[in-house]
Amino acid sequence: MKKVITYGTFDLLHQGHINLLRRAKALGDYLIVGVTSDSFDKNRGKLNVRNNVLERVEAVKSTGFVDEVIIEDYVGQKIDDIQKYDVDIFAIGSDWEGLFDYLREYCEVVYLPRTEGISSTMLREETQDEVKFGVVGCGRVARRFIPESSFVSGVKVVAAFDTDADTLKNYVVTKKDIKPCLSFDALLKEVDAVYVATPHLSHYDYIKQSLLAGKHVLCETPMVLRGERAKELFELAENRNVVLMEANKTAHCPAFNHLMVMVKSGVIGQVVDINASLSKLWDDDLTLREFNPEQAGGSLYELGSYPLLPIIKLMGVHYDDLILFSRMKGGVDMYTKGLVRYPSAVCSFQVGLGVKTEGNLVISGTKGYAYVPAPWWKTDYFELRYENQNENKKFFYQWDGDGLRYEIQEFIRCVIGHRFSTARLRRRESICMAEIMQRFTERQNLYEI
Ligand code: C2G
Repeated sequence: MKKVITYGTFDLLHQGHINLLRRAKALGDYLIVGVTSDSFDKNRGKLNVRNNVLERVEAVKSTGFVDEVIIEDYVGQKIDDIQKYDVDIFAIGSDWEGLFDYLREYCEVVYLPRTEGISSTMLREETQDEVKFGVVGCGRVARRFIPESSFVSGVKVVAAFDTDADTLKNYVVTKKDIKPCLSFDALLKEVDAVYVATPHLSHYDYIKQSLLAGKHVLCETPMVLRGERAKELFELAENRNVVLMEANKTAHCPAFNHLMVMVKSGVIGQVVDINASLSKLWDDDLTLREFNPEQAGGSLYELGSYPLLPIIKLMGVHYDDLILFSRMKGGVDMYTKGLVRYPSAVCSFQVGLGVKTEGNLVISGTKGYAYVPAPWWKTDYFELRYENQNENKKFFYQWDGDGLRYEIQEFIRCVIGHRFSTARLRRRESICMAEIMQRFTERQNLYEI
């Protein structure tokens, strides 16, 4: 019996895939198809896949050409599979010509003619309405938004607004497709969604205006600094049938998500302690917004959403007690340490604009601990460590570019799927973060050091 193997994502199964599978089957007697897992696709930069792995497996099976489906989950698996399944022929479309010649050591390699004029990318573009984005606040953060959004299908930045005319001019100078708007109202008329990247204190008004105009909103962290404001805005978004999401990039990072679901599944036992730390020293330029109390500067507002994320995601929003210790200078906290007590766990976090900390994340459990080295908020690697070191495991991932593409992709998925909330960052979790910012503003349980 001649065994043939081929691989692919097979998203939105189309005639090109069907032809390929027919031709592959005709090369032998038994066809095995390796369908990529969702996480493997994400890791190889395929962020826009529409069907999940189960749907894609079903579609491949339904062609009737396939004798066995396996899941492709790691680089190098093809060599393992060819040996494991005693494969005679590896077949793949001609768009991969030459790239799999290294498999000739193990079996025959055949590049089959690709069907012209059709692809999953094309179908995704055809079937997806383009979400037109307007950027408000054209500073440092917003500069990353345009290149990052180009990796997500269905997104087009069409307009921008900034209260400072020069900043706006510089932002659009090389981007002729982006219309500079003279007012925020003018921007709202051009777009379906707004990306808010302005100083913290202006978020609330921009979000509210956008939601009232029926626009979806992706807002930089911290979304707002008061719990009731976060609640109000999420309610308003739901009433207006639009998506409001806080742009916490770590929450959408594939490696961080994998770590969260593994810990929730009990791989380190019951979680008893989490410590997350993040610091970012600026050259003593106290004129920066980050140091300005009038603009809600300071470490907790600026950086707090990141270390609070693993704590709130794993332990929940109902803590018993929160104590904050801050080193203040010029009206802002240059450093804040927080202790969060839960019924069966105690967590801590450190944020510093004027104090450098070891920026790692450690999640301690009854069976082992998870260790994510700095910069853990751009997670691309973590370890699970146990008493018996033989059980230790290391996990490696890719972190592409500035990492905003993951949150933009999830935002678009929510917009297209009419979902108000994402499991990656629940609305109640964003509200809880805003409540913690509020406790800091109100100096509740806060001690100066
Ligand atoms: N294909 C084709 N004609 C098209 C489109 C795709 O023949 N018009 C082929 C591809 O060449 C590939 C298969 O259909 O052999 C699956 O295509 P994709 O789903 O795009 O998967 P791909 O990213 O090519 O994954 O490591 C290799 C990958 O697993 C192949």
